[in-house]
Amino acid sequence: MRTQVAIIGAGPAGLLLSHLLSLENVESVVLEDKSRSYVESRIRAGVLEHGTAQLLSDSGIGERMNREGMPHGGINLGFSGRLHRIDFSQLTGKAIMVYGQHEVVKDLIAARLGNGGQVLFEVSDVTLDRIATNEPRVSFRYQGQNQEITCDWIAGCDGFHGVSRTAIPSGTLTFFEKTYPFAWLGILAEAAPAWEELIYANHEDGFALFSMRSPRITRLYLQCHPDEDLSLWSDDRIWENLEKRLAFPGDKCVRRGKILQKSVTAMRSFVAEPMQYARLFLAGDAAHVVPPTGAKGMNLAVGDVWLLARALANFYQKGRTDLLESYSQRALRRAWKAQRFSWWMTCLMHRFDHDDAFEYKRQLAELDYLTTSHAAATALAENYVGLPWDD
Ligand code: FAS
Ligand code: PHB
Repeated sequence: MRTQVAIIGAGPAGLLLSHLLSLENVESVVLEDKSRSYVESRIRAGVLEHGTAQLLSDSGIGERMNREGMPHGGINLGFSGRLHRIDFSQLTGKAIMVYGQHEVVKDLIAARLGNGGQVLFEVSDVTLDRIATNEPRVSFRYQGQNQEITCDWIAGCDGFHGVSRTAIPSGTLTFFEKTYPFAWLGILAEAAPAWEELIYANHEDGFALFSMRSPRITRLYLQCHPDEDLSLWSDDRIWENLEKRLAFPGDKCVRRGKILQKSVTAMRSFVAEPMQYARLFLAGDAAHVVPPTGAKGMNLAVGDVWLLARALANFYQKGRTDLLESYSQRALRRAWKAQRFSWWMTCLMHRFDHDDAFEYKRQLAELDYLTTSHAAATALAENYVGLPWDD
């Protein structure tokens, strides 16, 4: 098999890259090791930055998002028993779109397969070689047959646990990592969301997040230990903790319902530099991971592939390599700003075991400043709705 760009991974990064390249008449093949149903049902991110939603609409795959998604003009910070709204629309003129990552993946797969795109599911033994030549190769097994693709470029969009990053010769990359001393216990519940917008709560017992997926599905998270044993968390224990951490004045409170999914998500910050080696480019979680507190993970992946698609299109249409050569530097500049914001939100909202009374008072003072200063609220808002992709 031969193609122009071989893409490893059918998550948001790989699928969107393939879609954007197709709009520029650049051929690609996407290789995914899981099944279509698995990737379409994998519950992950929930918040699309303003630019992400705009890009999906402008590139022709925003129809269902604009019909079923929920535009939000702000979020709430909950602390000291009260809710404080950060008004994105008033502070930045922008909004976010609440629409599950798995829904974006469904829309992208439908679009790619609908216009003849090649997305191969349930492949195995994916191996990259000849990366430092002008004709890199990807070998894999598919439908019981050994296959190989020769191509001009490889896009490693296979997430944190993929094979692309590890195909780069050791000693080439530099890793930057931080592990947080807590995790998120997340549930998806069949319950109508009690509030209209997200709530990030800093409670003395720990962090909690109220989010949603639709008018009938609520998404909730609570801070737990990094090695939490989920079997010790009965439904009642989860609901009691969420109700305590998300208790605010007024007639609204957490609504219970059937828990459809429970999971524990580790909290880590990770960056691999550079995001390119010869003819292999890394994008999304293959190159960087952020703690989900800033709702940046998937949005960073989108920003990476927007840059990469533009660079590859310029190569094929104008013979230019400058955008390819500067991809890593430009993607990393935005990735590090998202790392900073995600780290800041995480440290602001969570209780650290080593915290003393001073640290908790300091957190509350920062939250008080954020919700009473136009300048501080604007800084949070412009990061949350999304910084420009290529400033
Ligand atoms: P992905 O990991 O989404 O996709 C990579 C794809 O490559 C996967 O489909 C995988 O099956 C495939 N793959 C891996 N190895 C392969 C191989 N050898 N061959 C072929 N295919 C291979 N972000 C938020 O903003 N908010 C959240 O609430 C949030 N929650 C998360 C919960 C969990 C459990 C995890 C792991 C991540 C979460 N994230 C969240 C971050 C997440 O949204 C990522 O940022 C986003 O999925 C990144 O997209 P991709 O880079 O496409 O990587
Ligand atoms: C979600 O809805 O899953 C979500 C929202 C905001 C975050 C993280 C997760 O920061």
